[in-house]
Amino acid sequence: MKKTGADVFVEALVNEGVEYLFGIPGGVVIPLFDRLYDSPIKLILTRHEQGAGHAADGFARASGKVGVCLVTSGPGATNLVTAIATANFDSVPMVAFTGQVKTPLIGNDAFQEADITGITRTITKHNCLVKDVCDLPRMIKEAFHVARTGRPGPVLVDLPVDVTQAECKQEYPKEVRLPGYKPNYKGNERQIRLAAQAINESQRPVLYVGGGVILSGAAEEVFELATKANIPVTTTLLGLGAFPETHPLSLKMLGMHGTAYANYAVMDSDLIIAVGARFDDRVTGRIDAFAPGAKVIHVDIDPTSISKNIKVDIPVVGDAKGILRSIIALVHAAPREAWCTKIHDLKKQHPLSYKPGGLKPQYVVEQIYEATRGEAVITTEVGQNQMWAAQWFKYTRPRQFISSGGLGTMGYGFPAAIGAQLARPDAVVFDIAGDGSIQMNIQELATAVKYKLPVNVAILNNGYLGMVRQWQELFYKKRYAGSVLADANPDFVKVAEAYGAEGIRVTRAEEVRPALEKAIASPKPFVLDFMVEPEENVFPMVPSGEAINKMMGGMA
Ligand SMILES: Cc1ncc(C[n+]2csc(CCOP(=O)(O)OP(=O)(O)O)c2C)c(N)n1
Ligand SMILES: [Mg+2]
Repeated sequence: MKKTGADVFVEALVNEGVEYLFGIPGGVVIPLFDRLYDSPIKLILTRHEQGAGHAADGFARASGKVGVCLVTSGPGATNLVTAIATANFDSVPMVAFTGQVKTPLIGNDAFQEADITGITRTITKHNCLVKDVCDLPRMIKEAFHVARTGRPGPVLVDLPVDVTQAECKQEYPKEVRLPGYKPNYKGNERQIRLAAQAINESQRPVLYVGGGVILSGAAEEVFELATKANIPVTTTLLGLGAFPETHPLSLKMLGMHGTAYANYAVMDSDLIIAVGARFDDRVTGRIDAFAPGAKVIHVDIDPTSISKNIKVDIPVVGDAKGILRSIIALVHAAPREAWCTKIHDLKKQHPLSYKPGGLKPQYVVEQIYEATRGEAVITTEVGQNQMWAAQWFKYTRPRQFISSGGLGTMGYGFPAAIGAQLARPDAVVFDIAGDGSIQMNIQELATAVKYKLPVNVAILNNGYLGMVRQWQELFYKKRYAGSVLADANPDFVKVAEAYGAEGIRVTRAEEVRPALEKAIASPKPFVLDFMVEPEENVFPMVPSGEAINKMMGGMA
């Protein structure tokens, strides 16, 4: 039976189990939207393509499924670029469909033409332009396969309008055949033995866990290894939730704004067991001073991340879950009493802290933890709000903390919260936001209202691009160039109300908890405008380029 490219598109989404499609229409994708009109796919119409991309990303991170979006050619496609780059940096499985001008016009500067495969070449895991409708079923099948396997990432499929209108007979394939793409899942046995032996011989091991553990579904294995061999665990920003922060072996986050005890433990360790983490500069600080006495084991699915930043002694390439299973079987149970006592003392001597007084942003985050009994799904924007969200909530489950780590995209958290709420309709979702970042995708309030999503936005409103102001205070003699927002911030409560959402302003610490309770109970999207201490800083802080035990501030 003959079908159009648009039929193939919808058939593919159904076959891939896609429930939500995020996007905005335009000239060249009207045939696709028309075909979606009476399909089982639920279309989420956002107000900006960047919002569609981040919502698909938030859905993917919260659910573990592939996030999918569809936008038009030219400006629709270029508006999606930041969202694609965000997903790529953080290894988020996503398939982005862009409309394209008809094939005979490609390269002719046609109306709304952009070379989006060229533009996104370095920020996608894979991308392609479909030139013949007969290739469409296979290319969509491959796109989903590549996005979700190996080290996941975004795949872009560019769809010229004549291709989606042309007819073909091809069935949607059941399998992919990509001889040049075979991710390696199974770790090398000899390397696994060497890793286990190094752990057994180590006096002061530290597990350094990244987002790869969550992607691999290996949190259980991390827990088993840590508790069997008494190995303290620190995580990256994207690894938050991979190990329960309520556990005595948890060191919470390490790096630039990590806990002092995590950074000291890493520097003093004789063995770093890195799992699904990539030794980002925000984690290592000064590279040549990072954990000088430690051997390094690195478990990662991506061979190109091995020894990229740090020299690795024992690489194990493959899927973290299976590799950790094998390592656990070879690792001896060990009390490691001296090391555990040392860790306990470090935690006692250098707890995270802040000076109470006024309405503190850290207090707001603590109260979100308390009011949701630690069960909320948290998304963040970027800046101080993101670091306080990382430090002051205790994450206990994978996929509970959703944040733009690698690219550090302001404007990510709110659309991501919309995606997360669709993925987890039962969950209380909070976007912990800054007054700057929220204005980068605030129009998505319309999306949240339209689809009746009870997402909560907690703006830590300091009247500044706070993280920039913090650097200017500490390193640029308080010359606040381009970082002041207070003089022109909108009334966020009124903005919320104008969209049909609810809002409340909070100026005093006593009002925090009742306001949170109100927001949680409300079935509507809810904006909480917390007027926090404007010049509060995020501490501890490792100045850029310093060793990670050279921290400023915040240490008791
Ligand atoms: C799209 C984008 N532009 C610029 C930056 C640089 N930047 C990082 S943090 C920050 C300040 C964010 O301000 P706000 O959202 O108010 O958060 P705060 O630090 O005050 O909590 C800026 C401008 C960025 N990360 N992303
Ligand atoms: Mg701010």
